[in-house]
Order: sequence, then structure tokens, then C-alpha cells
Amino acid sequence: MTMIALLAGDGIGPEVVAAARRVLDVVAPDLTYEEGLVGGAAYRAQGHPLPPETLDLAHRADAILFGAVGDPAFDALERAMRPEQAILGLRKSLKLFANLRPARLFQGLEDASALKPEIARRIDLVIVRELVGDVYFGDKGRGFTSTGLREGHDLMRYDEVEVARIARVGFETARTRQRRLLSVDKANVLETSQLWRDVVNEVARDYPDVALSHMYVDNAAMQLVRDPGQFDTIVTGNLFGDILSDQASMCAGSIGMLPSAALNHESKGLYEPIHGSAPDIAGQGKANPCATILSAAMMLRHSLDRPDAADRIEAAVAATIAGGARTADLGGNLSTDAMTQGVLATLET
Ligand code: GGG
Repeated sequence: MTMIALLAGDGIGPEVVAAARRVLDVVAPDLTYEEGLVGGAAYRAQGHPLPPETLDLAHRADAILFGAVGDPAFDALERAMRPEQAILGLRKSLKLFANLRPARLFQGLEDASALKPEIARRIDLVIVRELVGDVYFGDKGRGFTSTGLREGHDLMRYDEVEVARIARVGFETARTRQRRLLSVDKANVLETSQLWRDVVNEVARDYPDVALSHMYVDNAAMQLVRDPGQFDTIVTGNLFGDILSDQASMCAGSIGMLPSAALNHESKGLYEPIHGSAPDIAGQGKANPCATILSAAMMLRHSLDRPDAADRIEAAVAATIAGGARTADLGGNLSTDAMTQGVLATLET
């Protein structure tokens, strides 16, 4: 029996996870599910954003389908208790060091992209984001300078093993695509980036069939808007990957369209839309469920070895979008339910 942990979380998380579950029920009806509390919802009920029961469920499950965390009601809480700590804790505990974030323009979404249609049409890339290092996990603190000014710090740190293992995922991913890998860093300024570049170059010796290039992150951000068609596979650190993938999402139409897979060395993975909890539209039935539905497809492909079911979902989303279905983020007025119904109807034809 294959068991999926459903961690819906906060804001629009429960709405989009429920939509993905409906789609999974059609393409993989044998899957079983256990639900767990996470984020602000868990803090409200149990006083912690990642309770031990939820962590245990995540470790027992064959894969995790995650919604979103974040709740402005908890903005004033100390950092360790904030909803966002739940997703960071899950990534760390499950050693989910590799985050795949594909961004492509679905046919028909040219009008929703922030780019001119002829440029937008060329976007089809994967960002391989390192997920358990960088400033997210380095030493952090608040204090006072010697003159009494308030100060804060977050240490940016990587070691060579951490860089080498994500570089390998980058090269392996590039091998499944156009064999072009771009490593993004800030090696003209940052020591961590100089190490990153050295190690990526060393790992490249094992992948002579992949064309490796390097780019500074500021240039990569600019090039992503100027000509996203030049990118195939991008490997980068945690912070740069987070920022560049949000930027890529608007090039591809909406952050509501981008799925992600967080993977470790085993087949266990956590799958989530790249968007957050969107508290401004939570509970209104307006959220675009496509990113979570596409995350469920990634789960079927990467953790459950069901590529045919994954293909079916991706084709159904593509056909639904090509048929003109649009939620508010895409410039339309379909509800979450109507968009999901559209995908389900396409699956059944
Ligand atoms: N579904 C994505 C989500 O919940 N994002 C909230 C968040 O704080 N994510 C941190 C990160 O992706 O680094």
C-alpha cells in the first residue's frame, strides 16, 4: 500500500491540496492518504509549526504532498515558531537537498506572461535549487553593535560535499534535457560562490557530455527577463534559486502554475507548489490549483514510479489551459473548483 502524507498547511494550502487529491483519485485510485497539521494551522492546534506527529507522518509516508505555510497572524512570533519553519524543518529532517522547479509556458498563456509573447513562448527550463544550506540554515542572530545599533545576521555557508551533490543533480537533470547546465552564483563577490564555482567545475569532469557555463545571479535575473529561451537547466543555491524561480514563474504566466519536487538520495520526496499561502485570497475559492496538481504529477514520476499517470495529469492541465481555462491569477475568473473540474473533465475524455 502506498501512503501519501497530505500536509495542506495554511491559507490557500488546503484548497489546492484538496484539488490535487481529486485529480490523484482519478489517475491513481489505489493511493492511500494520511493528513497532518503543519505551519500556522499546527501552531494554532498544537503550539508548534511542525509537531512530532507530523514529522513522524512525513518519515513514514512514501511521499509528501504539501500545500503552503505562512500566516500573518503569527508575524510577531519568534522565528523558531513561525509557520515557515515547518517547511524548513521538513526539508532538513528528510535531507531533501535537491529542489526541482520546472518553468515552462503552457500553450495559450502568452497573454498572462510578464514578457512579450514571442519571448515568453521560449521559456522551458528547470531550476535545480539547493535546499538545505545557504543563509536559510547558517548561523543567525540579532544583537547590538558596539555603538548600540540593532543588528542581525544570517551566515551564508556551503561545504564542498553540499555543493557537489547538488551539482550532480544539476548535471543529471541536464542529461534528461538539452545537456546544457548553467550554474548561477555571485563569485565576483562571495566566498561561498567561489567555492561553489570551483566544485561545480570539478564535478563537470564526470559529465563531459553536458555543456557547463556560469553566470552571476544579477545577470541571470536580467537574462531571464530579456531572453529566457537561452536557459535549459540552472543549478544554484538556496536563496538565489528561491528568487529566480519566483521570477521565472511570472515569465511563464503565474506563480500559480509552477510545481516543485524536493528530493533526497532515496525516492522519498516532498512535492509542493512554489507559491505560498496567499492569505489575501484564502478561503475564497480563487486560488489556481494547477501548481499543486502539477506537483502531484511530479510526485507520481519521481517518488512513485508512475510516469504514465504523471503524463496524463500534465497533458490534462496543458489541454485545460489551452482550452482557455483561467483563474484570476491568469487574468480569468474561474474558481479553484471550476479549474479543477476542467482538468478532471479533460482527464476523463
Ligand atoms: N508552498 C511553498 C510555501 O509554502 N512557501 C512558504 C515558504 O516560506 N517557503 C520557504 C522557501 O521556499 O524557501
